[in-house]
Parts: sequence; structure tokens; C-alpha cells
Amino acid sequence: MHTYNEIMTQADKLEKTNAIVQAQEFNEDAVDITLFTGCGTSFYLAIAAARYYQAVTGDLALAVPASELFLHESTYILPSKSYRIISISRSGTTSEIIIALKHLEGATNIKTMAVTCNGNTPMAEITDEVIALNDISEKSVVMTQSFANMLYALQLYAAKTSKCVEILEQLNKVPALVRAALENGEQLKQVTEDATKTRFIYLGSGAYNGLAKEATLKLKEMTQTECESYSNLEFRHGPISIVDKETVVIVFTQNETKEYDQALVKDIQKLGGFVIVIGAAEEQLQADLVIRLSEELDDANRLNEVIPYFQILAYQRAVFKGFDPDKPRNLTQVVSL
Ligand code: F1P
Repeated sequence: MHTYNEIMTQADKLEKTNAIVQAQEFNEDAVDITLFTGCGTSFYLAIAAARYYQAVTGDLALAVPASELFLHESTYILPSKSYRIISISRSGTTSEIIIALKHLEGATNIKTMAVTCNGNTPMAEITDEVIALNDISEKSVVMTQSFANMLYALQLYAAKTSKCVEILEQLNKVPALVRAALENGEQLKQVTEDATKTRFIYLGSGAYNGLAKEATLKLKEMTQTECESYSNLEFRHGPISIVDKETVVIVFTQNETKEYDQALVKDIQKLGGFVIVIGAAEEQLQADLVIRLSEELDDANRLNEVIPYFQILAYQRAVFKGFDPDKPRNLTQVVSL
């Protein structure tokens, strides 16, 4: 089972990723906007990374699907502003990423950087700088440790850019905390092995919204379950009407959202929904299942600690339903147009 092995070895790879990014020197030229881009999982990673980057550096950061950059360039790129486009792709060969980078090649207001698990690809060739995590070579179609590691690389990059020693110190603790989280997934079986649960919804705000989106993609790819994600309080504005006894809602909670989250959890439970809350121990929220994360890190730097839970949830569900998690229906490792 490649997917299982790739999920369970992600912490070892995080240590290598840390060493790679810490040793690398980056172009420090200031730009107006840092624009993160990718497709599928790599786009959801871009959302989390952009929000993390802006919060940590104080510089404007956005996330855009790679296809939008060549289909609607003027919607996202202003000639009067300078950009660093950070293109994210496990394979480094996904069509839209290559088309977007070629489309923008030569623009004097654009610098580029690639983040990839293969530093020897067309994407790496046409970008100014590359973070290459060559040690990660997933066999599964589904991206798991590549997602965790490329996100971690970009968090380290943001911390280095900000020159904030405290943030780097926090990020150095991540591999050990992820290793502990990977041992803690058994408790999810009370929902993943419950055939009466048919609908899964992930809620995450800020950078966690990128994780919520990626969590639904894992479940879709591995189990072909229809599932949705929202920013926590957006769920109240219509989507909550679908909650019933078959619905599981997984809430990524943070310090800023915890009071609102507790009220939301109660309202979902009143409608019959089963709620899993994932957040730091200090938050002490009440739900049907509370997964307590460590208190060693602040919310922004705890992103990676959440990833094992949603990857394991999708994997357990796939096994329970008799699917092969390595081979999602209708999908290949690299999408070519
Ligand atoms: C992006 C992606 C994945 C998806 C599948 C097809 O790949 O869309 O998100 O799971 O593997 O490709 P990449 O650009 O990161 O290689």
C-alpha cells in the first residue's frame, strides 16, 4: 500500500525538508505581491502557503490556480506591480503550470520560484529558483507526504524571509509533533468504519481553509465520496441545511475561532451531525470527538500537525469501503491537457 507508507513516513521526510530549506539561500529582492500557484492538491497547498506567508512576513500574498494565470492574466497580474510567482507541483510537469510559466516568461515585473519533488523537470528549468525535495518520490497517485513537505518547505521559506528566529524555532519542532500525530489516527475509526456516515464536511479558516479543501480532495480521490469544505462560519450561511444523522463535520479550530466554533458545533449536533474538532489542547472544545494537538506551537505553525488526521481518515475510509487508495478512479499521477 504505497499511500499508507507515504502517509506514515512523512515525518522523516519533514526532517530532510527542514535541512534542505535551512541550507538554501534565496533571492531576497522585495516584490509587491507573492503569488502562489498550482493545480489540485498543489493549488490547495498554495492557499495555505499564501495565507501563512502573508501572516508571517507582512507582505501581500495571493493564491491562484495555475490555469487562471494564462486564461485570465489581467485578472491577477497588474503591469504596474512586481511579483514573485511561486509555482508548486509534485511532478513539475503538470500542463497548466508549464503553460502558465511559459505564458509569463520574460515579463520584467515577474520573478519565479518552483517548489517540487522533482528538481529535474520543465518547471524547474524555467523558474529562477527551485526548492527541490528530490527525496520524495511518491508512487501513489494521491499526494500525501508531498503535500505535507512542500507546505513545510514554504513555511520555512516564509520564516527565513521574515528573519524571525522564534518562528523558525517553532517550525523545527514540527517533524516530532507530526510523528506523534501519525500514531494517533486509530480513534478516527469510529467514523471511518461506520457505514451510516455518508457525508463528510471539513471546516477551516485562514490558512486552515487550504487544509480543509485538501482534506476533501483526499476523501474524494481515495473513496469517491462527495464532500465539501467551507470557511468555518460560512457553513452557517446555507450549507448547514444539509446536516443530518449521516453527516460528519470536521472542524479545524484555532484560538481566534474557538468561541464561534463551539456554538457552531452545538448547532450541528442539534441537527444530528457528528462533529470532530481538531485543535490545540488548550482550546478544550466539546464535540463528539476532540483531537487535541500539542500546545507547543501556535496555530499558524501547527498546520502540519493536522495533516496526518485527514490523510489517515481518507485512507481508513477507503480500506473500509474496499477501494484501492493508491489508484483513484478517473485520475492519473500527472494531468496533461
Ligand atoms: C497536481 C495534481 C494532483 C492530483 C493528481 C494529478 O499534481 O492535480 O493534485 O492528486 O495527482 O495532479 P502536481 O502538479 O503537483 O504534480
